[in-house]
Amino acid sequence: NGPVDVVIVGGGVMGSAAAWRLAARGRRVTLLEQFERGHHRGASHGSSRIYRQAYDGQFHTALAARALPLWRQLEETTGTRLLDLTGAVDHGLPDAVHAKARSLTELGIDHTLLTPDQAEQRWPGIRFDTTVLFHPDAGRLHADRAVAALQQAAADAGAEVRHTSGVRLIRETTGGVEVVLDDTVIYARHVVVAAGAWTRTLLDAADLTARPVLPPLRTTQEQPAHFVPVSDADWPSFVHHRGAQLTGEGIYGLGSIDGIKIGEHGTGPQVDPDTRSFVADPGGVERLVEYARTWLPGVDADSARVDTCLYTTTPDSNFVVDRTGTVTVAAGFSGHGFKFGPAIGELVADLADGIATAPEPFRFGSRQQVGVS
Ligand code: PYC
Repeated sequence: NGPVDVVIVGGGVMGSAAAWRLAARGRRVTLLEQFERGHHRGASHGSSRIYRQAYDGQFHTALAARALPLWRQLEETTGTRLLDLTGAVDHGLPDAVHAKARSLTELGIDHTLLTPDQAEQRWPGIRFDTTVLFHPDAGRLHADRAVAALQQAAADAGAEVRHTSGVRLIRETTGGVEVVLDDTVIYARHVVVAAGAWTRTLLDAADLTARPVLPPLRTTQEQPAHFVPVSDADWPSFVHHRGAQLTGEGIYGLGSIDGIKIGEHGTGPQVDPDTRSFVADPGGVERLVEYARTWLPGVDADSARVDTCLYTTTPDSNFVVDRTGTVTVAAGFSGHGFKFGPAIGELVADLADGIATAPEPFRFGSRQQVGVS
């Protein structure tokens, strides 16, 4: 059995989505994940992620909208419920809220602006003190189920999905690549590296003639917490804009089967993904508890249960999804990538197939002046 068409390194949401989209096109695909199925060491675990279309700018808004029918297709293909459209709200800094409303208007996506009183009547669990943007085609994804469904759909379409299969080296050969594991070497026409916090190390060690030029990638340990709700009121996904951009100065939250999850976006300490502590910083937990006490009357502020996860963040929080030679890279999802999963998977498939070039904001070397929010 000769070379496969594409080896994908990294079985998180992006690698798994790429495996699904490529296998669905009839490509011979091997997906390699270094850890066990359902592990909690990366950026794709847990019971919830925000799905929203409201972004500052049409590019991300349109990409999020593109992901919605693909998430639905995945649900249908695998018979798994993944996405609940609870709606989403943005509040806080008026400039951020209105910039997002503008993108929705420009793309004809349904939305409403509400007063704080109107919003509090509708979502009594949250306190509002500024104009609130609501868009209904938003909500929450079940992250663990989504990754499992992507891998199942990929396998059903013919992909080989391997866990506990760490890659030691990627090496270019005539006409393709060798992907070296502890116990075997896999030959492929093309390799996709979607390895989250491990992406840079793998690519730095890779033996390639055309080398991807990555922006700085900052790996941090983040620590969202789940709180017990005090009633069965509705919970939208929400972003509370408290700084110039969401990055580092925003609080996000959403309902989930594990309670009401809230987190600071991208404030955690820089870590090595192989040696991080998995222990939450008590100061950060205290800030979330204080936030819940002040802004979330719908939760028991003393009930925080904290988890940790990784962000791999670029300087402008934009993603890197581009190809050079025999390698395509999907990295730097900066803590807000999950919602786009199958749309990124499709783009990666187009790049690997050589039928598209990367859109400008995702290119190697292309960084915006302003952060993405
Ligand atoms: O997708 O909006 C988002 C988000 C913010 C923080 C984590 N995810």
